[in-house]
Amino acid sequence: MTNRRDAERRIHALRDAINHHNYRYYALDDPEVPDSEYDRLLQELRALEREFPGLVTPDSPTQRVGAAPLREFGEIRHEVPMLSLDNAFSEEEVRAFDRRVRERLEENGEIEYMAEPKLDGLAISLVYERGVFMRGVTRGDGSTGEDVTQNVRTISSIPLRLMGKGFPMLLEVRGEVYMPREGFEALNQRAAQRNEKTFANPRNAAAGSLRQLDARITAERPLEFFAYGCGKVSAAALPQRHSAVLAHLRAWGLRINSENRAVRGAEGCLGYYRDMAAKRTALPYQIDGVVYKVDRVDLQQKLGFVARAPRWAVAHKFPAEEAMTVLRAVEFQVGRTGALTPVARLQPVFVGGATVSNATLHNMDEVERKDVRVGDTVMVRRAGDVIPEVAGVVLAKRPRDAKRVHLPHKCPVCGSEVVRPEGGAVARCTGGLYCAAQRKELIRHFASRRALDIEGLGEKLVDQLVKAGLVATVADIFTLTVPQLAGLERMGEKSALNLVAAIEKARHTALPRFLYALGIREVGEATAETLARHFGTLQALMAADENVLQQVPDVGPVVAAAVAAFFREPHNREVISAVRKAGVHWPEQSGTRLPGAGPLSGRSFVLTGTLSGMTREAAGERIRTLGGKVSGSVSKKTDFLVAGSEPGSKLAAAQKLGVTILDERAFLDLLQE
Ligand code: 9MJ
Repeated sequence: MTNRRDAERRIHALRDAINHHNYRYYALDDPEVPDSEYDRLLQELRALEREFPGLVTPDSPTQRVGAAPLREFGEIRHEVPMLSLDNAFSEEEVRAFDRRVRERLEENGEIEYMAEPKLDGLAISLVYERGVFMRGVTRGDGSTGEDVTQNVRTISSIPLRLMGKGFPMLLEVRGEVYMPREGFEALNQRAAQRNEKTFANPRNAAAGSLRQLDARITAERPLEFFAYGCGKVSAAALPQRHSAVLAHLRAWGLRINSENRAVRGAEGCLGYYRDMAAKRTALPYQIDGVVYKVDRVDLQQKLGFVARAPRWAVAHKFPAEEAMTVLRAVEFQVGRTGALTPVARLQPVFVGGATVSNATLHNMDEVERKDVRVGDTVMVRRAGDVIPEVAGVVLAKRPRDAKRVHLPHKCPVCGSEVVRPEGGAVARCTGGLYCAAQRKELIRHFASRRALDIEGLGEKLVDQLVKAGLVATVADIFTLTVPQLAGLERMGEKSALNLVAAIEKARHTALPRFLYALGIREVGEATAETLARHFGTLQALMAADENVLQQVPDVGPVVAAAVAAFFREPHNREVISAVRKAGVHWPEQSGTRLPGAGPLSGRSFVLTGTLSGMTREAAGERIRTLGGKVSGSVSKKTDFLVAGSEPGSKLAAAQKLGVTILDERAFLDLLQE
């Protein structure tokens, strides 16, 4: 398109379409077209504006991308001061507020209020002249704020041009810029991955993002906006109800919270508060309370202001979700999978409606990233029913003698070695078979169908057995007697007999099953099968170090480390020895591999003479482990004769039949292969 007039027409059409889709998407949450169509319109507009730079206007939707960095923000005085709200922290205080309103107005009936969620972001003033966005200013101290116009332009839910008709020549819209929870979490996750500072909460993240001197950074932050009122407005009168003003703002393209409700009297307000409190965690944004506003504007004017707050509104706050307190100690809890969780022992503090003296620190990565030290003053967060957590450290209050937190070398529950894989966040106890913290989970797994398959030994019974002190390790399962079991609650003689029979049956098992049953980290059924086939015996596997383990096909450094750490732990070895003493056994070779599996499968071997490096038995074992067969005499079916020194008559027989003859060196090479 080269004709300037055509271009101008098309540019206007595109801007209208894009503004319309913006409104559908951001204000109504009800888009009409897929994102791709929206992107296409924007691209076309960008191309045209590149071709005709003279047609670019400040309200064009292309102007949201963010301007070059500022050295500092300019200050702007609010023509109408931006007031804050009085707070109410209890139902009583809300009733008192309503009473004061009625007394001042000499009103006996119920007052009509608009009830709104109170977003936890930052208040902002948006000035529109003839419907065009001119200026965005933070609340600042209420009289003067910072000029964040360039940054505000990057927020998609703020229209750069008002829609429809009838808006005043000058319209100052007020509302809250905030960061939705999801965007906040994604932002923090990215920051953590890059080892950058994370934001303590969505409010800080929103404020930090809006007050960026480089608007290009703001443009990348997921900020949104809800309008909740007006400031300075030119002559043309707005409606006489707050609810109607909001409806107008919505029609002009501003985003209004759909949770806003008209309610009556103090009881209506309190009902709304309870509804929102219940809904709070399900909302996609953080709120710190609700706001009640007298709906009739004439009544608002009659009520007027005190100091910095209107008499016609009040913020009913939820109990604070964050509080400051002192970290007295860090202890480590061991979970049922052996994971060590650092737990903060705190000076008790009232937060989120309860007294908190313990909070999670998640894992050592978090402790290190947040640089939490004992003696520090920390921010504790308790949101809804979520476990309280240490959200961050108040570095300014760090005492000289604050102590770093160290991961213990030994499990605090069982004393086994603790390992933390390189680069891993989670440290674990390696005493899986022995550790009381992991006991129930392990016993349940040990008895499960694909492990030792002890029918009837499920989660509930495991709980009972552990609680009664009858079973501490899996070895104890094999000492259980009918009278002991029959004595348990909900366990009859018959069930006890059945269970003892099932345990008896489980004594005879297979090596892969047994390995899987041990619950070694990283060792599932397939890996158990591979290890059993490769090593043939439990003894051989237990003797293998990490290097040897890594030679096994499909075993990488992570599995090798987990297996080695498990068998290195003397506690585990003791339990395994006790299990075997209790009569658990398996055929060392047969039954440990699938028929036909292994690199030597289908090959028949005969051994003769003396091998220097191993006994004939051991050699046979190696062959069988790899899937081959060993027979006592040479026949046409024999594939290889392994001949040591001083071979017997088998050598001649093999030569006669044309059987391949391997000396010890060649045999070892074959095994290596
Ligand atoms: C927030 N923060 O969501 C007001 N607010 O009204 C709502 N704040 C407010 N209203 C007058 N919904 C001053 C502040």
